[in-house]
Amino acid sequence: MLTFYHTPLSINSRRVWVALLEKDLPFEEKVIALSGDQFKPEFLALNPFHHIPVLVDGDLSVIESFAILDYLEAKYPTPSLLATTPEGIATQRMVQMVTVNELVPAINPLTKKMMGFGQEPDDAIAQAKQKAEVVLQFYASKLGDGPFFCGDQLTLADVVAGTFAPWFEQLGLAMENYPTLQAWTCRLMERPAWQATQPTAAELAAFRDRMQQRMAAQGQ
Ligand SMILES: N[C@@H](CCC(=O)N[C@@H](CS)C(=O)NCC(=O)O)C(=O)O
Repeated sequence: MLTFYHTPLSINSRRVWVALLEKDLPFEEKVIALSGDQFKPEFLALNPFHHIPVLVDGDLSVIESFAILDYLEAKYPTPSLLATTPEGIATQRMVQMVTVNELVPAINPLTKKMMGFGQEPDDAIAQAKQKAEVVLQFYASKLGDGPFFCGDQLTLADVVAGTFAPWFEQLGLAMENYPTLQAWTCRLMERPAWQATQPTAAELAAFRDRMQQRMAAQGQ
């Protein structure tokens, strides 16, 4: 039996969670409270870098969400979440890398604003939106008129970028300018794996409160 150590609100965990559900794999879920569980010796034995997600399969502990996705594809190839054509394979990897290397840093000020963590200056917000729009334009160009990035089949490109997609509007991005991305987001949100992993408003509010209290205690 696979054991999945995660935190439901973590975007790094969610891509693995979605893949497990899309593949319909049985797994035991262990929720790690990032207020300290990650520093306990038993968790550090699984991941010395104290990060979730972690996937444990027998004696093997796999850390890093992308390594976990690779492991799941290699061990449980059906249904496949991998592109098959040369162009599809390149697109899949480009979308994954652009998401973590370009989108994530670009939206950092927008995420803080959405969560009410401190005051982001207006010019930082405007610059963040501009950078994020470059990513949205890239996504739209790769999506084209297709249902998914690599054609008719859902792949890890959709899983990795698509676990951010439900937040785009709430981050203040002008999604009305990207109708194909809006349609793709709706397509994903209709899938049980997205519905099961989408945090509720109450979970989000509780997280926001916890973080604000922690920041206040640290004098931030
Ligand atoms: N590159 C890692 C990033 C994992 C990561 O940063 N996890 C965060 C939660 S989103 C974490 O565990 N933070 C707790 C800590 O650093 O103590 C991956 O993709 O798995």
